[in-house]
Amino acid sequence: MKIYFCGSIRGGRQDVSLYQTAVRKLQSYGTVLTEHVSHGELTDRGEGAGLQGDQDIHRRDVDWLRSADVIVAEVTQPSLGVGYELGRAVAMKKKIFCLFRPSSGRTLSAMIRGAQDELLQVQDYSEEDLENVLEEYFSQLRS
Ligand code: 6K6
Repeated sequence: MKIYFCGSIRGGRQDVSLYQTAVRKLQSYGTVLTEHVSHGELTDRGEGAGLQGDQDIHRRDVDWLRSADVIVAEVTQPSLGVGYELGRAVAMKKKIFCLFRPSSGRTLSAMIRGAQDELLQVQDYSEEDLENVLEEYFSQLRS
């Protein structure tokens, strides 16, 4: 199974340790195409991202989105890129699982929470439940 994980980069790297936990768990279900999103050395300015230009990043990420079986997005830290990826993934009729932490004090965009349907699911969770909510989603996906 090919999994596309979305998490904030230029939107802010505050949740990178959670992205690491998510990616590690997701790797037990298949290939995570976007493992780099969880890399601690990747800053919100692109340090650690290598020399790739924005056009190349966009082209490669949209190709990966197209090839993905499922999209998992941590949406607590607002990110234009993640919102864009989700919009493209909805248009591609992909299965999408969005993870949001209410304990952040934020309110999730209506354009994400309101997009829920049979393909897009939004899961409110707390940090210690991250692996369990992924386990539940993927076991239901496989059944
Ligand atoms: C430049 C500056 C910071 O990072 C870079 C280069 N890196 C990127 N490499 C791969 N994917 C990226 C990069 N920047 C954004 N993305 C994609 O958009 C990822 O798949 C993330 O899910 C999402 C993050 O968007 P922003 O708007 O928070 O950066």
